[in-house]
Amino acid sequence: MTNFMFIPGLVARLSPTDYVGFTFFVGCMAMMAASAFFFLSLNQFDKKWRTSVLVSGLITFIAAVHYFYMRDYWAAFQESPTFFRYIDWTLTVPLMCVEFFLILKVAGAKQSLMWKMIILSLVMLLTGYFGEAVDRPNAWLWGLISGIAYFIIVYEIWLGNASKIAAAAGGNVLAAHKILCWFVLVGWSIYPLGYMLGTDGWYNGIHGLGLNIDVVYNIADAINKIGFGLVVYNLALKSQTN
Ligand SMILES: *C/C=C(C)/C=C/C=C(C)/C=C/C1=C(C)CCCC1(C)C
Repeated sequence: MTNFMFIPGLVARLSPTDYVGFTFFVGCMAMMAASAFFFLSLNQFDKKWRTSVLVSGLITFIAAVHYFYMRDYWAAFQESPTFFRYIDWTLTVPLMCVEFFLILKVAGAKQSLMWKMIILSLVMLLTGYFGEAVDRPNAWLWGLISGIAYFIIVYEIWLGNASKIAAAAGGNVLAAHKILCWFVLVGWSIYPLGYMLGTDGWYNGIHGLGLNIDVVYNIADAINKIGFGLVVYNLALKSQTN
């Protein structure tokens, strides 16, 4: 693990057993490939769906750039690139909230719904950052506040206003909304689990399983950013033939 060398301007050497570094590399390529896929598909869609697919591509593209930095950071220091991680999330998670709005806009969603979700996601991430990087002794408290914001987002899309608009829209929009709801409930829940894994005195006994917080986050990012984007892509594709 400590067998690496870093010379500025050169490529850092990754140990052959550095599986964390491996997931950063794969994450990089996956996000790049997904971005190319979404961007290059844009022309085939009706105008009203293009923005949604464009945002899917922006999410994976922003992630790709951050993965380049995180990959290098990890290779150089063998340390969690927490700062880059949270900048990435602070940009991409609000964009995922925008996706919910863009899909439901066709069915009459108001901008206030979008702003409510964006603000909740920012509260969730800022408090999470405090717990993970600034005030670690109180990680449980920051995690709790963050978790409450997450819970409200889940409530909004599953049972709140957003769910009612989706139900009224029906058809492909409702089907896509439902799948995105599952992403937020199950896919996003991986992050708080990773957070707890990395918090002393909490569940970090699970470290014994050989799990690393960055691997958990990297896998979750791939599922949530690319998978989420594909659901939107699929909705645009299906709505095409209507
Ligand atoms: C592409 C990145 C995504 C979808 C990131 C999502 C991140 C979360 C849902 C993070 C949630 C957290 C909690 C609910 C509590 C502990 C702190 C966080 C920030 C890990």
